[in-house]
Amino acid sequence: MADGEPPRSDHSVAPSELERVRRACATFAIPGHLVELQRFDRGHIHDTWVGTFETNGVRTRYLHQGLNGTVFPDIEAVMHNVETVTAWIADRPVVSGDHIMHTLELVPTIDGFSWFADERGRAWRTYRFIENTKSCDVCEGHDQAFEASRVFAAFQRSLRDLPVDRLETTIPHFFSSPYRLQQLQKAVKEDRVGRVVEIERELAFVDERSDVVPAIELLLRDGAMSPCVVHGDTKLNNILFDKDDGHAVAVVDLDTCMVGWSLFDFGDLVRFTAATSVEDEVDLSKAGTCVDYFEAIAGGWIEGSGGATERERELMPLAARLVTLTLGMRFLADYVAGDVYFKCDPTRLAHNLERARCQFAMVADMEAKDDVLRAHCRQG
Ligand code: GN1
Ligand code: MG
Repeated sequence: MADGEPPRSDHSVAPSELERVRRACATFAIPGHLVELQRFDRGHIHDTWVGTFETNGVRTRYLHQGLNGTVFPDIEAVMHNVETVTAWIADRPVVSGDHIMHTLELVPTIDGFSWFADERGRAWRTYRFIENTKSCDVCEGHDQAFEASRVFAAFQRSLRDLPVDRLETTIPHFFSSPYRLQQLQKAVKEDRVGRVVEIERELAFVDERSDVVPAIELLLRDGAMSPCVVHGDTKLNNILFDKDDGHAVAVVDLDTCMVGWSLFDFGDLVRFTAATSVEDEVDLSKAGTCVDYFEAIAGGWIEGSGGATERERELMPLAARLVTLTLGMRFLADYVAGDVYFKCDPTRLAHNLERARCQFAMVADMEAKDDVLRAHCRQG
């Protein structure tokens, strides 16, 4: 569990970098002056900072993000999506139980834009900081798993009528497992950093599951499943919970909100929230899926989405397995390509490989528990 306070960073920050962030902060239309700036080590993609501004003795915090232009080459499109989704949600709030979720609020630049590129071409944006919240990297219990799932399902539900052509594709084929397999195969073929020799077992694991990989894509192709707008990154830590009573307060990280398939969000919820370990656990005997949390997530999903068809219930365990397998393939592909996509802990040379192994161990555990997982989806 991490509370909403910026965790102390292990990596020291060069004064020139700090100066650059300060200049970026000054570009946004924020009253008062910056009195504190702290790194906020969250996520594998962007660089995030928390700036405290003071005006007339009152302090207000903001979240400043230096965006990753390698992962998101079209920042214009990303910000178009974030603006579209936040505006849509502002009119159709996400409700879970007795609570209305807080919508992320972008702070414009002094010139009135939602982002700007600095002199080195790096894009920056600012959100208002949501106070008195915590985010969790490990699920605290059954109720929290249920709540997280109900919130993400309600979020997707609020976006149900948003015409899909209003959103840009910021990362092509982001939700496509066959495409992720191709990326892995390409990385293996190129073997740029000579790591393929180390991953024979992992490649065999993927190979043995090649029939599962296209399962959803085929349904989409045949019209048996409709594309829809999804959150796209339903990790538990993308929900902020109230620090005092633990209820969900906000859904954050809207960068991958784009057109995908509904149960992708369910699958990613299970992958992360029902995990019996952290995402990069090296002791694989700890990696797996907690059946109790799975049940909570299935129940929360069905309630938050306003019910599920028999077909959806049938596909839920497969979605969880496929999303987990696919993320494992992505981590593995990045390891083979030389760690060019996901941020890695500099002290862990095989960080992406460790992440991939942990995902595969979860897949194996879900396979072993398939009957039980299916039964929970039928009952929920
Ligand atoms: C990345 O940065 P973060 O943690 O929000 C990734 C997700 C992965 C996730 C795995 C744009 O998200 O797709 O599921 O890591 N985001 C992107 O932890 O690739
Ligand atoms: Mg994300």
